[in-house]
Amino acid sequence: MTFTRAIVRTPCKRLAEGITTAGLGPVDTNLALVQHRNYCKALEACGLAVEVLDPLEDYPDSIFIEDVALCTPRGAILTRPGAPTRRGEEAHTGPVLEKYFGRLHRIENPGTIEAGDIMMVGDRYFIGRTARSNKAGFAQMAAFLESFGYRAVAVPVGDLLHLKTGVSYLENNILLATGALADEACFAEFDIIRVDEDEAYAANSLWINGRVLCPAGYPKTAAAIRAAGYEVIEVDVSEFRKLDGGLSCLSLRIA
Ligand code: CIR
Repeated sequence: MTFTRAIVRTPCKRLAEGITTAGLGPVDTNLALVQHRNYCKALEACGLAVEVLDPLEDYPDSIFIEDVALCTPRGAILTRPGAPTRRGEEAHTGPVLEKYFGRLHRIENPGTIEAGDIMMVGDRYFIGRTARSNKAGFAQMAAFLESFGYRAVAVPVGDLLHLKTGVSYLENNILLATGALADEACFAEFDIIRVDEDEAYAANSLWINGRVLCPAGYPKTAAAIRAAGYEVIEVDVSEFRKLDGGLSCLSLRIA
């Protein structure tokens, strides 16, 4: 798997009004802009051409663009976010994806799914069942994936926001995982790098073309990823963490 391109969305002025359960204090919007630019530079360092979309002022969480579409090597699906305030973001992201994928598939009511709940592992897509991603959303997404020749696997996620809040696939059969997800039966075949509870946020790290983007400030996890043979690029995303967002949700990656 090689990614060639990433699509990101500039933080909007109302970023600080995004949904959060983190309790980490107010978002510094100016710092968020700087961090977002540095994130884009890290993607470029991994060889990606980065397309930066205009901010959507009516959608404070629209910077978390990963959630509104699943981009696979064989086609793309626009999601239907489970968070009511995020519904509609996908319609603004569709036209740019049509440039690369042609016709898009779409999740329809009553389905809800956010792609932070979807982890690609080769031809398999692990899909978390969370408050954001319901049974109908899973069924619709699984049907699209199966029509592409892929397989969908449902994963119980517990209380996490999204599946990838707690687990990331680093290719080469290696999973970075925290908490109960590290012991989840459907992941038994993988080599697991366990992320300690006090660094749980770093379980959302991002493999791109052989390197791994890791949030800055989680030294044990960064060291464990390095020990597995990867170059680690640390990226400070403190302001996005305050909004429950991680590294993966800030971009759509396209093969
Ligand atoms: C939300 O609650 O929807 C945003 N504040 C954070 C979304 C993070 N998305 C992700 O981890 N895939």
